[in-house]
Amino acid sequence: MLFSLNELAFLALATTACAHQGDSCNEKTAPTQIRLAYAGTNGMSVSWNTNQQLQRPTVTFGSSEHRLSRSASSETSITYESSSTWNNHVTLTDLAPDTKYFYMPMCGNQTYSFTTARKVGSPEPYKFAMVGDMGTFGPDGLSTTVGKGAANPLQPGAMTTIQSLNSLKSSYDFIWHVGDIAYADAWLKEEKGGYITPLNTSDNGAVYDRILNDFYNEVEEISSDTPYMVSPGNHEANCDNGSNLTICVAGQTNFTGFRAHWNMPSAQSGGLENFWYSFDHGMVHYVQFNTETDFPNAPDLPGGSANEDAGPFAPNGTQLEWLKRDLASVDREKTPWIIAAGHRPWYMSSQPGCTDCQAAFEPLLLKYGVDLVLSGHVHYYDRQAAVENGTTQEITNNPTAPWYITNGAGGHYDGLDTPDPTLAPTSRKVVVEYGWSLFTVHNCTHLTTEFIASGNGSVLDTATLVKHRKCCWE
Ligand SMILES: *[C@@H]1O[C@H](CO)[C@@H](O)[C@H](O)[C@H]1NC(C)=O
Ligand SMILES: *[C@@H]1O[C@H](CO)[C@@H](O)[C@H](O)[C@H]1NC(C)=O
Ligand SMILES: *[C@@H]1O[C@H](CO)[C@@H](O)[C@H](O)[C@H]1NC(C)=O
Ligand SMILES: *[C@@H]1O[C@H](CO)[C@@H](O)[C@H](O)[C@H]1NC(C)=O
Ligand SMILES: *[C@@H]1O[C@H](CO)[C@@H](O)[C@H](O)[C@H]1NC(C)=O
Ligand SMILES: *[C@@H]1O[C@H](CO)[C@@H](O)[C@H](O)[C@H]1NC(C)=O
Ligand SMILES: *[C@@H]1O[C@H](CO)[C@@H](O)[C@H](O)[C@H]1NC(C)=O
Ligand SMILES: *[C@@H]1O[C@H](CO)[C@@H](O)[C@H](O)[C@H]1NC(C)=O
Ligand SMILES: CC(=O)N[C@H]1CO[C@H](CO)[C@@H](O)[C@@H]1O
Ligand SMILES: [Fe+2]
Repeated sequence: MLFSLNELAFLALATTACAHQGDSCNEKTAPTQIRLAYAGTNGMSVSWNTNQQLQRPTVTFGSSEHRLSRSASSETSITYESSSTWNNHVTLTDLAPDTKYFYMPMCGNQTYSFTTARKVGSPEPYKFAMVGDMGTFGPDGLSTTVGKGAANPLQPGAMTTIQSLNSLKSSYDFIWHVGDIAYADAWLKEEKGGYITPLNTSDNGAVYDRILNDFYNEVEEISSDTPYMVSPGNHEANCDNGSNLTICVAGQTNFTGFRAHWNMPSAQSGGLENFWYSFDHGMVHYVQFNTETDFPNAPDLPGGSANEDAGPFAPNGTQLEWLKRDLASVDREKTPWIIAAGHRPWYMSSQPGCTDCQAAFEPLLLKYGVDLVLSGHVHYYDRQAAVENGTTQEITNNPTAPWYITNGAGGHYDGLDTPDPTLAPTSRKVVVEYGWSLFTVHNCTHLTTEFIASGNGSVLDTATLVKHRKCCWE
């Protein structure tokens, strides 16, 4: 026999890779904005955008760069009103854990690669990155100049947070962007500030779509080879940050773009879309919860505190029931660590935080012994103590309550916030600089955070959580 079945399949794909059941390749089907997400330890979601709908989005992949012998397809090629692009989502399954694969979305001209999630319970140390409240950089977002009403321009020659994350991406396994992604809803503010011109409220939000495309194009250098996990933030809710909803055209409200762009592992974890989900990676169980909608007095509910007129996305009680079930089912012998994230913090140096979020989520996070809670929303680095219902515990002495770290210092057009001069008793370290967080999971007892200044890569804060427990693999 001249060829094995796999090789025949490969030859067939090589000649037809651009003609899947009605899809023929042209400029409009070229893949852009490629972004990965974990889909269980045996899967990877590949998402990308095209300027035309695909009948059958397809990804070829394999363990050798020159032999993409397998393929996976879907029928998910979606757009929404006022979007100029289609979002394509394909999930690759039956992959080996902690293994490098090469892949190419259909009609592509370049091979990319990724590494699957570490085996659940694997004791190997690793790092992950966390960033919050990061918008597009350049003429439509944060740059070395600002418009009226904005502050904190980038320093000339400083790296942006995307550049900084990209320059260090070989050091971490994945990124967790804990909400407020792109800041497309800043378009009106930028036009009113004369930063981008003209002020045009009748162009159907053309700039909103342009900013989304700017962001996804910029972040692709990271997201095409590094899983990029996301949280819903308030700036995903609508087109103008809640100040004049009547200006939003269809497709720019109620988390529409956020729902269309991403493919978080909710199917694998019983969660809901990109709103709440969980995943395991080595020694850690990661849990995403939604601080914007779907819990009592959620800020984005119609009439809620943020006037964002969004949600709910599931029947009353669904999110909290899911969170309880998910946390209750964690096998702490395999994943001794539980790390949770939600966009809005409640313990922060400048009070008040999101007290409705605290009422909904804190009892469950305490009850199930969550180790670390990450959030953004506040536009600086804001590390807290471990806290139980307002009472602090020290992180170096085996706290029973979660440790809280807020970092919304990714950077966007509006710059950084200013903390109150009087810090809350839970506060441990505040840094008002653009930056992101690098976490090291050393073993089952030690977990370190570092705050990295985007501009020059220096470490501006470091702290280690110490738990007194025995790793069952020792
Ligand atoms: C590959 O595709 C990208 C995206 O469409 C395009 O920008 C680039 O010019 C192409 N490169 C080559 C060598 O064809
Ligand atoms: C605003 O956009 C609309 C639609 O594209 C266009 O017709 C109009 O001329 C624009 N107005 C200004 C002031 O540029
Ligand atoms: C909100 O936007 C609409 C549409 O452009 C405009 O007619 C209205 O005056 C705006 N309202 C406020 C309060 O700015
Ligand atoms: C937002 O979308 C969800 C899902 O389609 C829908 O159930 C909900 O009513 C919408 N909320 C608003 C305020 O439009
Ligand atoms: C949702 O459920 C909670 C708790 O059971 C209840 O207090 C609340 O009134 C319910 N909200 C709605 C809108 O039904
Ligand atoms: C949390 O603290 C508040 C005020 O400090 C108190 O009223 C409440 O009972 C406490 N809740 C629990 C569950 O201990
Ligand atoms: C866990 O990691 C910390 C930090 O690297 C180290 O000091 C400690 O000795 C390790 N514990 C064990 C049991 O290996
Ligand atoms: C790096 O940037 C930070 C934040 O802007 C600054 O405080 C620090 O002095 C810089 N370090 C060096 C070595 O330039
Ligand atoms: C209503 C609302 O969500 N407003 C937000 C608009 O954006 C600024 C800056 O991020 C927030 O501080 C506001 O809370
Ligand atoms: Fe926010």
